[in-house]
Amino acid sequence: MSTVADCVFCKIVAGEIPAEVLGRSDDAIAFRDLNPQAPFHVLVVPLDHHENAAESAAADPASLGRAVALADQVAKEAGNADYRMIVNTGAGAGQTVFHTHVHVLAGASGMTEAL
Ligand code: DGP
Repeated sequence: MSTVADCVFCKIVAGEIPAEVLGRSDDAIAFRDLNPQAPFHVLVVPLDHHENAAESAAADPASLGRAVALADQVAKEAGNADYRMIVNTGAGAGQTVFHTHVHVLAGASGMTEAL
């Protein structure tokens, strides 16, 4: 598995930074966003470090499908049958952490706020 020393999500994956974990799969982890933009705001993060979703897909095309499955699982376990998923790619699109992640948002404001 590839990791990057100064990557905050690699540190969460390694347990070096605490996070409120809602679920795990063999190759991804789901934890609450530190700065929630909706009542339910979770990040689904593949364990393997890639800079963005396209890089993850290039390395393992099925990895994003498995991330979506984990997103669906944690959203529904929290009572959210309806939710949004957002994937930012590049600083110009608002990406601030350059380790692939899927935002999962639900609750009233989660359906209307931009991210
Ligand atoms: P993006 O802008 O798409 O790169 O989203 C990165 C998100 O990561 C942002 O909503 C805040 C969240 N985040 C950054 N650092 C941490 C952290 O240390 N812990 C948690 N739980 N979330 C973090």
